[in-house]
Amino acid sequence: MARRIAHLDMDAFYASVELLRYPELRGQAVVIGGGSAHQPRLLADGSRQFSRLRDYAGRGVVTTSTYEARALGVFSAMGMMKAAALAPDAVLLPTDFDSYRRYSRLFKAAVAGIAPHIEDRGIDEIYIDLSELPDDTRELALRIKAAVREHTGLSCSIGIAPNKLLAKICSDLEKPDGLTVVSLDDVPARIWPLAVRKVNGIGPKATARLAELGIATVGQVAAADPALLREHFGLNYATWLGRVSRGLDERAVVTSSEPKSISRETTFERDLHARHDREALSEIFTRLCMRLGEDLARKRYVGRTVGIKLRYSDFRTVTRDVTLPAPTADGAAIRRAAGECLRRVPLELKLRLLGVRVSALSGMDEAAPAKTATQGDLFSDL
Ligand code: TTP
Ligand code: MG
Ligand code: MG
Repeated sequence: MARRIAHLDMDAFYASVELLRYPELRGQAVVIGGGSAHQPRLLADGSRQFSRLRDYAGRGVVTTSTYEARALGVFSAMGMMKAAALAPDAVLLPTDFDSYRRYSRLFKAAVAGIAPHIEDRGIDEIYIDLSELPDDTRELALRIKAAVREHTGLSCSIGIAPNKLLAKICSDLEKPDGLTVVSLDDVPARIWPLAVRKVNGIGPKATARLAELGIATVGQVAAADPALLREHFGLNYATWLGRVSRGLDERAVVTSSEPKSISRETTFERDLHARHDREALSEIFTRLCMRLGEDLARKRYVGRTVGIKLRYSDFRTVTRDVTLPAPTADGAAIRRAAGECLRRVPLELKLRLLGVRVSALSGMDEAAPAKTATQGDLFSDL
């Protein structure tokens, strides 16, 4: 079953929060990033006097800017003096992180009221797993956008796709106030024309190296000879490039309230004896492990530690666990490990309950290979 993953990113976030406070600046080029010296001054007639970018002197950089300022060429991370040359009349405001953090909490709470399966990706963006919700995709996205606006007065852009990679790319395609839904079938038409740097995980270094190979777009990555990519980027990153250029990504949406373990247990209708009820017990045990494997796969976890819990007819409970060389979500592997545990407990008394638990969890296909240690320093900023 295809997943439905949304990526939500607030529009011109810090700047938009400032405009809530200074609505008279709406529609103007506004740049955030000055120090407290650039705090607006309240005049005797009740109006405010704002600093202009041309008044700025120093070595600061632009934190963010309104879309009107972006139209003049002023973007995040640009030196303020350079920005002043492009947009001398733009209003300059100091940053106020307390406010941004407050609005960050507000928009996340608004989304959680509709779709609670959220991965926090920083101050102004989140992933949301919509797969388990019954609603129509666009309707759901519009409700989320309306809730964010109602609770914060701010607009956001949402991308919805079968995975995080595509959702993140899509939330940026129709900014501001965007809503973009793509399926894997749309990848050639919507994703392949994009510049490679639009892919989260292809950084400046990889972009430059790809350019040397004559590769500028995602489609050109998809069409490139895999051997050529391997030669220039190594097996890990080349394999990852091949997959993402086709829009493939299996990473789970990881909520902050991560489960420590996932388990299943069953209380028997009548107490069972390990030897006399061997067959019945073995069947129940195997079914528990297979179901647990399915649970893990559905929630997209793998675990390294497999444990069992037994409750005897006298209500005493014992547990045993074993740690595997590699994490698994495979029912048969869980069954083998749990069987090992079972051999280490006394089985004279009858049993009333049997449970199996997998812990030391990690997400299936955790992160892009660029983030793993094997990639080395060469691609540290990829
Ligand atoms: P972004 O989401 O990258 O940018 P944005 O919200 O300002 O604009 P967009 O509509 O394109 O999403 O970043 C969120 C906030 O993080 C941004 O408002 C300010 C801050 N930020 C920095 O401090 N430095 C940076 O280089 C960037 C890119 C953002
Ligand atoms: Mg943003
Ligand atoms: Mg952002």
